[in-house]
Amino acid sequence: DAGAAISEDIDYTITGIEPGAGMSGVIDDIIANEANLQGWTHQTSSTGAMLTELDQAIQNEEPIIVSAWSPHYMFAKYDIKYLDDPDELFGGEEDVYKLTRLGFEEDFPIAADIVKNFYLELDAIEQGLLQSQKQEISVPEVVETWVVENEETVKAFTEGVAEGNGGTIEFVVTSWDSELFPAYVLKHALESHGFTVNVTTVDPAIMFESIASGSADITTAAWLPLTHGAFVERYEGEFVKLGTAYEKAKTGLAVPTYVEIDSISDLVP
Ligand code: PBE
Repeated sequence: DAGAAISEDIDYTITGIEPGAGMSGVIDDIIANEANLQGWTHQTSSTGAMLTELDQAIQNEEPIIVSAWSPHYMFAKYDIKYLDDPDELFGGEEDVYKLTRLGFEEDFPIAADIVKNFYLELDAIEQGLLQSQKQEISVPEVVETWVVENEETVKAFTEGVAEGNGGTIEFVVTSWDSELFPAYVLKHALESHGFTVNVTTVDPAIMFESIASGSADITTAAWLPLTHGAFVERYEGEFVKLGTAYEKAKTGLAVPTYVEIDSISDLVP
């Protein structure tokens, strides 16, 4: 059957991304625990390398299974589909949370109000990422124009909040575009209201560790419940959750649409 043929064709290999990504840990767990993926290889490297391999496979019309997530431009640029995940191995829908270190609200009450108000629609992020890809400009540069064109949205984050009293905020975020877009929008809102914001891009493990230790103040990039669930468990009680930065995110496995399987359960060992 198609599932067996494709599994063999791709040499029982999932083309993954950075080993430190939350979803890379999820995939390792799935391979370790699911009978139909027994003995499979999870080839990690980088997001850029995964996209290059996906691009080449599509040019040659070869089968490939990649680590995929939304929001990302890959679904707009390529004819690819998520494999169904009937057992919710990837946790179903994910929400992306804002976290602060303990004591941040007490030290920065005004900035904390702005962080609490901050929320973006998934659609806005998707448009931004697509624009970055099409025009070949970085996500922080896309944000520079976006905040001008969406002044009302940005203003709402600081509405009714007292003017900031200065102060420098250490903002940690992972380096995926889906996270840089919201982070730079919030940085802009905070800076327009009297704060200085240093954005540092780090791996998920360092993002959680630095918030928990207090060396960083805030992040907007915690994917829950599953993708970063292991970090939340590890640092429970050592951070404060301030609501979601955006919702309806997703992770999973994807294939080009010409690959004739529909579900993770079609794969065989
Ligand atoms: N991602 C994108 C990240 C978070 C944002 C799903 C690739 C991960 O840690 O897996």
